[in-house]
Amino acid sequence: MSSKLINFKTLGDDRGSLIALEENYNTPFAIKRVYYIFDTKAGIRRGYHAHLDLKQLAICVKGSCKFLLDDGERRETIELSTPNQGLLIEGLVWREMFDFSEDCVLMVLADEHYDEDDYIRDYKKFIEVVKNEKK
Ligand code: T46
Repeated sequence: MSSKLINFKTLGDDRGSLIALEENYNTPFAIKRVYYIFDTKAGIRRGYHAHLDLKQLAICVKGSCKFLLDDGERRETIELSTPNQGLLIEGLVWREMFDFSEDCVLMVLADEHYDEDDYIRDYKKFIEVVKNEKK
């Protein structure tokens, strides 16, 4: 599975905490885009897609949520619940995000601009693409 958790160093003092994300230093790619998901309604599940060629680093800067990751052979669920941890997702991975806490702010760094053509939003097509990759 092409995903892994990255721990960020928490800086700070008696005023509070601070985390710095620096391109190609503690983020493993050059950042072209940042987006964040918030105010997610109770019980909502998002995602339901894979990307053809995109690296992303997802960080719950507030609250918590879970990711279901599926590489076509194995599935795993990862909970993000601290701002000092990022989930790197790259390669052909189907993802679904769920169990968002009411206060959740999920920030995602990406190595490419938004491109709808990079999305595989159909699970059957995703499995076909995975199989073709392995031929
Ligand atoms: C991903 C997971 C973790 C844009 O116009 N620009 C953007 O950069 C993004 C990310 C989305 N959009 C538009 C496309 C849709 O009309 O915003 C709308 C919601 O996007 P989507 O339904 O794809 O959102 P999620 O939460 O299902 O998925 C998002 C990312 O799209 C995706 O790349 O890996 O978060």
